[in-house]
Amino acid sequence: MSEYVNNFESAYFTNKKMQYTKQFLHLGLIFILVSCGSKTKNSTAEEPSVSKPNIVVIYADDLGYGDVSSYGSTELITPNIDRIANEGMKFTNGYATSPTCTPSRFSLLSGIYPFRSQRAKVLAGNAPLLFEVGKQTLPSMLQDAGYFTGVVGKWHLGLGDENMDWNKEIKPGPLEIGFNYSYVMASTNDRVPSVYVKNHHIDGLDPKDPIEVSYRENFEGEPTGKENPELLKVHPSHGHDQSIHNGISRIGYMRGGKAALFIDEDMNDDFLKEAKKFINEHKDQPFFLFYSLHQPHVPRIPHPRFAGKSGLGPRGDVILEADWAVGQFLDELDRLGLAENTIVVFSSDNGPVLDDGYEDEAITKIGKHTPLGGLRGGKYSKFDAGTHVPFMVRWPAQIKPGISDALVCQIDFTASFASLVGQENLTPDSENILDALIGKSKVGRESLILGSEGLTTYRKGEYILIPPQKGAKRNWVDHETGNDSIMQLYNVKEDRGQQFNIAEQHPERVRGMLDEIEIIRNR
Ligand SMILES: [Ca+2]
Repeated sequence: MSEYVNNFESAYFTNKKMQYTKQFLHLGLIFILVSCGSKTKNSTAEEPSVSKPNIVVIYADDLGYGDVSSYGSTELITPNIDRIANEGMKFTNGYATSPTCTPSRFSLLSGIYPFRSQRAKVLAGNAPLLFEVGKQTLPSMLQDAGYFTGVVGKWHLGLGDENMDWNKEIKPGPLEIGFNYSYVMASTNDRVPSVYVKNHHIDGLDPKDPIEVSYRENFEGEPTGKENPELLKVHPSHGHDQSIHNGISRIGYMRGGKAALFIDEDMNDDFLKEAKKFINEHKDQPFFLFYSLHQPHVPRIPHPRFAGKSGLGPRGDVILEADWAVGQFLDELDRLGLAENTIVVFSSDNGPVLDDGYEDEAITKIGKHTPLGGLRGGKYSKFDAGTHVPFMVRWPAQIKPGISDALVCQIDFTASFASLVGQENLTPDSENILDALIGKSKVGRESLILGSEGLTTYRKGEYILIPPQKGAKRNWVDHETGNDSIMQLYNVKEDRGQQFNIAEQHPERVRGMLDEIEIIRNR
């Protein structure tokens, strides 16, 4: 290196422009050759190899099995998400672990079933970080393998400690569990604070206008959706009637921090810009990006260029907006020459819901669109539509396009990718199903526990068992909860819509499955 610098300086000071240029190019070539030659096996790969492809997980929020045209939607066409399915493996039995955001995200990143954590349930906007710092996670495992790791978009896994001051350093957070870079929504788009957090600080916060956040009481003089509906451009249908920002009332109270507040209409562009920036800045080393979309979660506020485009109201519009962003992101991988050796996973954190707290025409404009895709239930439900989601994996260098019925789950990314990059999986519930994920095997998991918050179902092969559970049969979003006083068993291969409870005909199978749940829970 020093020789290169000396020669460079001598060339610069003594030669004419042409000579300098030639010598510079020549020395530059030598420099490149020397630096490549000096790379050891353990220097991990500044150049991605087939054993260390880039990995991107694009994660939609509340997108249903039937919301994607490659999964059967005819009313809503998603050509860009379809590209991933058509150019890779499309899974027909792909699962999130839970029918709600936080626990599914927790499992994806931690390799831990949500029922093992008391706190793995839908978190308040000011909840502390959900993860135990120091334990292996998907990003920390990849970091150990030499990857540069980043998260962009929705987080909803808690940040900081109890009673954190949002104006100061926000930690622990993504950077403490294995991400090198983080640009995330502080909570959810329907919960305060309505800001982005970049690494350890709120992005764009003016110290002269500090932000205050409370989930207990309003700040004096601040309007709310409940008391000031005249200030709203979208009205709440249940909950979501507290602090108002950008004409939308949310869950929780906040005051100040005006310069840092996000604009819902721009959120898709903000996250896309960050995701593209991330892959541009780290294209020369293996990277992992968790690109976590906020659509079609409420409030559904598309950019004006997508408003009205679907004919299905804002829910359809924001799905088209998300699909566009996916296309822009894939195009950027192409432009950078990265597509061939980048694994792109696309999935959703739970199933669909129409009215999830705002009067946004999701029900009135649904028309013939069927977000459930023939499955039963929906978001928050024990029935299959709660967790059975679009799930696709593209890796042009290794995956031959196809369709797989293998049982696969997002919780398995840690063990599967660990096996790919030569790391040991240290998480308790993640299974190595790499061969299924890349289409080399038609066999995935044998079984899977689904649910959280005391809500448990068990899928084994083609059967789903829903043990008896107290509680209402329908919930506040008018979905079937799956609660029943009797045992439910369905063969979802023959009965996708879970219409025929066959528990009574299969007592031994039921007993065996109940025993297995206990074994897994006590493992
Ligand atoms: Ca969700």
